[in-house]
Amino acid sequence: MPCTLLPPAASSATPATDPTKGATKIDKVHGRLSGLKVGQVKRLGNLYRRRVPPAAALTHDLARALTELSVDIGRGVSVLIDRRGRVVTVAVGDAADTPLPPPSGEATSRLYGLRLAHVHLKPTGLSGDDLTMLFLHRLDAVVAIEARPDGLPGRAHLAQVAPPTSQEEDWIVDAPMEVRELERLDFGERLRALEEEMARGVRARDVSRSSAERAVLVGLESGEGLLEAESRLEELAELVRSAGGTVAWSSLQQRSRADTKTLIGRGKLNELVSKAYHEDADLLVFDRELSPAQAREIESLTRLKVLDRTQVILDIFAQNARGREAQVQVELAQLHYQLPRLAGRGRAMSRLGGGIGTRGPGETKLEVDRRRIRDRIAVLERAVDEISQRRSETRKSRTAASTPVIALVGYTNAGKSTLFNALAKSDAVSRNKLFATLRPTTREGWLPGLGEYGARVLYTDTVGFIRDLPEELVNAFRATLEELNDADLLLHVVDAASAGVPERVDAVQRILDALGLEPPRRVVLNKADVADAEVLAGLQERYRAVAVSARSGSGLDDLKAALAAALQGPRRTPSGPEHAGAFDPAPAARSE
Ligand SMILES: Nc1nc2c(ncn2[C@@H]2O[C@H](COP(=O)(O)OP(=O)(O)OP(=O)(O)O)[C@@H](O)[C@H]2O)c(=O)[nH]1
Ligand SMILES: [Mg+2]
Repeated sequence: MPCTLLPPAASSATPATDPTKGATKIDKVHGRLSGLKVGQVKRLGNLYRRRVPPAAALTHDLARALTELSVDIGRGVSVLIDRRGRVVTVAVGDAADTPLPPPSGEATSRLYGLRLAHVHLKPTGLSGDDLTMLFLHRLDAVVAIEARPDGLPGRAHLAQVAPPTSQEEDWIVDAPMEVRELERLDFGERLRALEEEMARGVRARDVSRSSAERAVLVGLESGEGLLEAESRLEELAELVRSAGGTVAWSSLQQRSRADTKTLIGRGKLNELVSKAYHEDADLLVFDRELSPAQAREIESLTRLKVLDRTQVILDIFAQNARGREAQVQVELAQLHYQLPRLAGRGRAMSRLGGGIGTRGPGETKLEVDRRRIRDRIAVLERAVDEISQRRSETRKSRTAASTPVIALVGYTNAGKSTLFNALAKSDAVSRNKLFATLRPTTREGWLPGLGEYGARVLYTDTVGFIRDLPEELVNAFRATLEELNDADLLLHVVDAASAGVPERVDAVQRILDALGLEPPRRVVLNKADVADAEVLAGLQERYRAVAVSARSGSGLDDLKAALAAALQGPRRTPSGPEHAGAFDPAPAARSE
């Protein structure tokens, strides 16, 4: 537990040091000091010499010194006391004027090791601010002492954080008591009991849970419609699971406008901190890209690790990157994302020391030093150039061979790799995880309907897409994806069993357009074995597409026949009837 923490220098006010007493710079009085007399500030500074027996929450003596000073200066006075009973911070004003030392240790499972005692000049109990501060900073306790007009202490109000196992409450407030009673209270024992209960909760969860990070998800609906926002949030949950995390809680906030500073507003953030505490989560994941300033603000207000959707996607890519090419591309994307976000950020990140959002490809940790990042980006960019050069050479030799190339593209988890395996008799990785494939793989296959006797074709399996694909990734993977320009056909694989098929189809079309890919595109509806028959029929009509099940193999012969027709069609008569063949995407689908 911290016991020699210095208050942050930035929030300090007039020094009231006494060099003869060997006072150090911790003897600064913080808060609203303007207009106070030198003697008053000095007496405030003298509070640093006070001691409280470790087992007591507060002594009558110290309480009286606080109330006398408060009445004298007409403002509240607060002190922070550590576990050894020493006064480590003195401040003038409300609880919120008391600077707290930087947090240390895990945010959710332990107390801070500091208690706050402060004076209310009016006979009021603990304020909302007092309690929020208690909870957000995991203070050992917060004590408010009423000051009587004669300067003597009146009643005391004490509150402590509720153990996480109490699902309802964030704090427990004792009935008001006299300061003498407070002094007699075995505070040390109460603290021990509370910390034990907190630790027990954590241990119990450790046993029942894997090492997966537990996340609270935050979606925002601001005009796009509830269904759309819900489906995005579900997708975010899928992303978090693919990154190896567990979703502890999901919340959808409806706001007409996003809050510029915190996206969802302070009140909502506090609610989520409470949720995270009770659900034993230490991670907040936002379904939006957060600006560097927003991420910093939210992190400092919640003391939780804060990630946005892009970081989760980048993390999955980092975990799945196999082979030098993919690793270089992913690391480059991560560093580009990170660079503008470095300043002042990442306290919670480094404190929690790992997990989603901190991993680089190949189990390395991400760099956190700006200059080293710049150097590294330069190195990686050179590597990407070399890679794309090598790729274009291989491509040339392949084009010379003039074997038709069919590239499978589509939304992540649509079943591209499974279909690729079925068509090319290959064994590419197919998993029920997002972004299982990062490196394009090419294999030979045979199309019986092509030409007079059937012919060889090459199939390419590619990285999956997702709506709002992070720009950093599009750029990093540009070289890989540009290769798709050499394909004779882009086979757009669609998961017909998923929700929101048209939105996903559009998202993929948009990315293909943005990459300037020219080869003709054809849609194939996959997972016909699990898709709703009526929905499937509608989609077949809409996209004029063949339906298959890559898993069971049904429909594959039709698909091959259609592929052969498509490959032959446009070559002979680019605008002929074959071009609008069996599964040409309906114009309506493209123009949406
Ligand atoms: N029921 C059913 N499941 C399928 C079918 N095709 C693929 N899947 C499953 O869908 C999941 C994703 O398949 P993949 O082939 O890895 O998908 P992908 O499009 O390559 O995904 P990424 O590489 O992550 O973009 C796996 O669990 C597959 O077993 C199908 O026709 N029917
Ligand atoms: Mg795949």
